[in-house]
Formats: sequence, structure tokens, C-alpha cells
Amino acid sequence: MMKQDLTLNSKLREIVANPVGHDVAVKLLTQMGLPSRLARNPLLGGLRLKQLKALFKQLDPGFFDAVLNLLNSEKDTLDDSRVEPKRAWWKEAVFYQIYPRSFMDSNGDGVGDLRGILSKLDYLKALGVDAVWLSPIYDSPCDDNGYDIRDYQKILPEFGSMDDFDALLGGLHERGMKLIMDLVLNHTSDEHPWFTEALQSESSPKRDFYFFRKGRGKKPPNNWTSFFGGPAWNFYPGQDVFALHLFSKKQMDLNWDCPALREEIYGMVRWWLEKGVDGFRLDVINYISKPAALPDGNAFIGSLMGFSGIEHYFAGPRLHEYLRELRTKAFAPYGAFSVGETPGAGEKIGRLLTDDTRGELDLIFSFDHLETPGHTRFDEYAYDLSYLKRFYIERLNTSLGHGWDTLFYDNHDNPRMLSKIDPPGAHRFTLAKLLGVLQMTLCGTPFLYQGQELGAVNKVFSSIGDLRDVESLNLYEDLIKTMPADDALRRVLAGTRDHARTPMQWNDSKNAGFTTGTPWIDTDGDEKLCNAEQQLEDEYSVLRFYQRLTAIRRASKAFIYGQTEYIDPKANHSMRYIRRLGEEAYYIECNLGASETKHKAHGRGGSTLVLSNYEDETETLRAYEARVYRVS
Ligand code: TEU
Ligand code: CA
Repeated sequence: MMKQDLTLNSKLREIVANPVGHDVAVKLLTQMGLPSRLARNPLLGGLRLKQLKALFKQLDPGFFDAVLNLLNSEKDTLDDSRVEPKRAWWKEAVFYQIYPRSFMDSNGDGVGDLRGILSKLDYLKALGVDAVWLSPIYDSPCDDNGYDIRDYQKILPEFGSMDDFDALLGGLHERGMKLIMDLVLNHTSDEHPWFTEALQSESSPKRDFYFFRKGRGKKPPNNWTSFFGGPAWNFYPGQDVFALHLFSKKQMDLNWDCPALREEIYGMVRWWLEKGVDGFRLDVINYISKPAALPDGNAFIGSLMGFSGIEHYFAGPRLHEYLRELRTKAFAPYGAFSVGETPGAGEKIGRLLTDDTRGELDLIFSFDHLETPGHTRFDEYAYDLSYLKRFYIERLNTSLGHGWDTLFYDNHDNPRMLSKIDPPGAHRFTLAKLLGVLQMTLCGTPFLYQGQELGAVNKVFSSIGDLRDVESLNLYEDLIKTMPADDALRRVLAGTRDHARTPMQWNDSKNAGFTTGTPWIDTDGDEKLCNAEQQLEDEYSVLRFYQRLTAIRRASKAFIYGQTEYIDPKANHSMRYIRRLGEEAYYIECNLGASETKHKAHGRGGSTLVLSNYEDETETLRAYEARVYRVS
């Protein structure tokens, strides 16, 4: 059946039945500080869009057209029947993300490298890691630490050689672990030969690989802004032409509408798969399809999101088509795994991308749980864990068995979750274990980020000179135009990605055992209190706890494929649930706050405590206490 286009006459219920409409409604409500369930409110559902338009006269008139356009470009619908999830290794695996620059330096130049990672494989194995995701290691001028690729088939010399890479891949496989590469396909470095060639002349065969456009007079071709500040366009005076970059000025967006570009990409991906890599994490993969006309972004959406133009490309017109092609032509013949990084994709778009009958991606990272509603990464605030609970109850399993979720708290783009929840760090190590319990016992695939298994928290940076990240430095330059330097620094420090990019803390020696030289970014002395060596010796450490967690997860499929049953889902400060598969069941009980709450037993036939983040079992749950019981 052909789907009817949505119009101003459509009812909100019809708008929300559209997967993109649902996610946009939820996002708008959340951004405006309203509960997301309003999107499904039956009374509101009867309202027509034009009534809403009359109600919100102050909204710019183009807003409703922009939204309707976006919704009408998504013709696919979702299958709402519940099915048994298919079994797959990547549903059972524990993934571990390595940021190579900061993991381990083998040659004393202050920069982490492949040989360094190779020297730590036994550490990862003992932690219970099944698959490693390496942030980019390709040749790059490193304007954005490797997310600006100059040559997809060469290793960055600072990180090592192709022989080192082969040794690392071999070392992982020998130990029964898999390797996932980080692939940046939305853009390349402006130093990639494709771009330098394209820039030579209008008739270059590579010209169509990128978005070259004439300006509007002196002004850029449209009003899109870059995530790293300023307009999303570079001007090249020699040819009086602009080129698009959604990220830094050295990260040029690729034009996926060009078939020759797509073939180049698929060939390159197959080349890595021939080498034996097991899959990919795909950087901002939902941004790859842009409408050819590159229309202006809507002003209201722009001000709400803080970035202009995003509605045109976060779920672009040919996204599904390109993902399927990438899968058929490159991934499928090798059985390669894929996890897409998809900022802005909510529940329903997420399902379109991961439903296993649709042949697009295996998993995605969505980021809706990383900040509580109304907050952005650069706000100073304390994250309320009861939001995380509500988020999980609403979001996990909404794929009805057709898709699968990822579970993660930290990555290289975010401050540490522990510091968001408990900024003073009073409950640091207990809370670290609690998050581990949620991550390893809820339904989904866990992705750990280096240092998380030690209880890593935000860093103490004292000046802007301590920071290295292009996003932070650009933002700071921008902010000091309108506010005192101290305020600008505070804001940048609340959200800087560098909190997660300082050296891995291996021991308490100089530079945390990361390098014998001068590290590219400093540690802050926290290694005296928190490091892998000391934690391996301490039975009650976060690291040893994570080792036990991965072990219990591995020992029972109930944690993977089991049904999840939430007990007392409305309780604010505790989270209780059962994971059950056949005869086997586990009861998980967590105190989500710092004040005590009552322990509630579960299970008629008795229960055995399998794991807890306190040394004894009492009738009260103490601050951030988490217990895992086996029940019958
Ligand atoms: O990140 C994409 C992204 O949208 C954000 O997470 C980004 O870090 C920032 O928050 C924008 O405000 C991916 C990579 O993970 C990130 O490291 C890269 O810088 C970015 O793409 C560009 O490749
Ligand atoms: Ca090195």
C-alpha cells in the first residue's frame, strides 16, 4: 500500500505513527523540558497539525513544512509483531573501546600505539573482553585525532606499521577476541588525495566525491553550521567555490550520491575484510545522505538543537538505500559485524536501522541517555539516575526482538558518566560497580570504554592550555567573544571530550605507566588513587568486580536472551528486575541514590547472592548498592 503523504491536515497520531515523526516529536518535547510520553497522549493525538500551527504562532512558519518534508521522505514502516531474537555472537560479546592515542605507548614518544595495545592483550582477555573496537588508526593529519582520514589503507606512522597492525589482529584472534575498526565514511581529511585532486579543477573526476557549491554572493551556499563551530563551509578563493564540512575545517563531507565514490568505499572496506577484521564501528553513519539541493536549515530547529541544517541529514533521503548497498556489497560476503554511530536517531529510527529483516546495521549507538532532558554536554549539572531507569524501561526491548540495543556510558566523545552522576566523586568506586551491573545484566550488548573498568572520572584541567581537542579549543575561542574567560573555561570543562582522552592509568609511576616520554596530554595525578596494577591486587577493586561481571554474563544466556521483567517500575530510587530464560533466572536489585532504601527479597524457592558491590548483605540497600541474585 502506498503511504499517503502527511500534510497540515494530518492528525498528531498519524505524525507520530511515522518513525521519523515519532522520534522528532520525542526529541522536541525533551528539548523543551516536557515528558516524552506526551507524544503518545490520546487526547493530543486527535489534534491536527494545522491546529498546532495556529497554537504556536510564534514558531517560524517554515517549521511545519520542514518537519513534513522530513517525515514524508521516510516511506518505510515498522513491523510491530514480537519475535524471538535471533542468536548472534555480537549479542553475547562484551566490547571494549580503545582510544589508541591514549591507551599504551610502546616507544616513549608520548603517543599510544599498536605495539602498546599488543602488550596489553592479556589484560583485556582477563577482563573478559570478546571484541575490541579501535578508534581510527589510519593515516591522518590528526586535526580531530584520526577522525580525519588521509589514507584509508595506511596506518598512521605514529601508531605503527601495517606489520604491527597484522600482529595486533593476529594477537587478538589467537586469544579468541575479535577486532572492530572505526570507519569514518561521512567525511575525509582535506588532505586525502580525493579532496586535493577534486580541488584542482571543476572537471576533476573526483570533484563529485564532495560537496562543492557556489556561494550566495560572498555568503556560503546555505546556513548549515559545523559541529565544531562556525559555518559548515570552507571558501576556496582560487576557484571562488565553497566545500561542505559538518565537522572541523579539515573534515570534508563526502557526497554519497556519487556512485563512483561508493564503489571506492566498498572496495576499501572489502580490502580490510580480506585482511580478517571482524567488523566496523561506523562514524556518524546516519549523516551520509544529504538532499542534493542542500536546502537551508529551519531557524527554529537550529536554535533548539544548537546546530543549523541537521534535519536535512540526520536521517537523509537515501540513508537506508546506502546502508543496504554497503551491507550487500561489502559486509555480507564476509559476515562482517556493524555498529553505527547515529547521533539524533531515536527509538523508531533506531529500529529502522537495526531491524534484522531490513539488512542495514547490526547495532547503533544512540545518545539519548547520556544527558538528562533539558541538559547538554556543556552544562554543569548532576545527572539523575532515575532518568536512566525510566529511559531503559521505555527504550530497551522496543525493537520487539527484531533489533538489539547497545549499552554504554563512556566513550571518547564524552566526559565520564561517574562524574556526571556524582560530581564530587563521594561514591566513585561503588557507583562504578553499580553501572557495571546495569551494563552487564540488562538486555543489550555492552561496550566498555578504556578506564571505565577502573572507575575513571573526569580530569582536573587547570587551563585551556591543558586541553587538546579541536572541539573544545574552537568552542572556547567562540565563547570568549561573549563571556569572561573563566566562565568560558568552566563551560568547556563541563563537557570537554578530553576528560576521556587522557592516558590510561596502568600504575602509579610517572605518567601512569602510559609512557616513558612526555605524554601528548597529561594525567592529573589520579593514577595514585586509581590504576590497573593496584586494582588487580585488590579483591574489592572495580577492575576485579568487572572481571566477575563479565564472567557471570558469559556463564548464563539468561543475561543475554532472557526476558526482562521490571519490578515496581515506578519506584524512584531503586531499580529491580528479573532476567529469565527457561528455568534460569536472576534478580537484580539496585539502589540508584545515595540514601538507604529497603532491600526487597525475591524468589519463592530462595535466592543466592552471586555478586554485590558491598562486602556484606544487609536488610537495607546502602548508597548505590547493587546486587545480583540467582533465583528459582
Ligand atoms: O562523533 C560524532 C558526533 O556527532 C559527536 O559525538 C561529536 O563528538 C560531538 O559531540 C559533536 O558536537 C564522531 C566521533 O565519535 C568523533 O570523535 C568525531 O569528532 C566526529 O564523529 C567526527 O568524525
Ligand atoms: Ca608511541
